[in-house]
Amino acid sequence: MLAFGAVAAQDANVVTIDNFTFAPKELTIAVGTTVKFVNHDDIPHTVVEKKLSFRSKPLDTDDSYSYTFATAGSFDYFCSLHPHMVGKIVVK
Ligand SMILES: [Cu+2]
Repeated sequence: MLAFGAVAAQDANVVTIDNFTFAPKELTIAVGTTVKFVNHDDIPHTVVEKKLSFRSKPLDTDDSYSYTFATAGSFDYFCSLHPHMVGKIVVK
């Protein structure tokens, strides 16, 4: 059984990649939260922050990439293979 304080650490913070779309497109989290990006498409995608504060390797089908946001701010990211794919993480 999880301690009360551990609930926030559960991996509800997942961004899925499906049909060339990040979902949710915008996610608000608290500082220190880890976000897991999971690719459900049949082709590779990447997760790259605009200012390169984080960037994944190409993710094959069902591969994932996790990043822990240690500072507050607004992080716009995209897929470097398909730059029209964009998303945003807001860290408070
Ligand atoms: Cu892509």
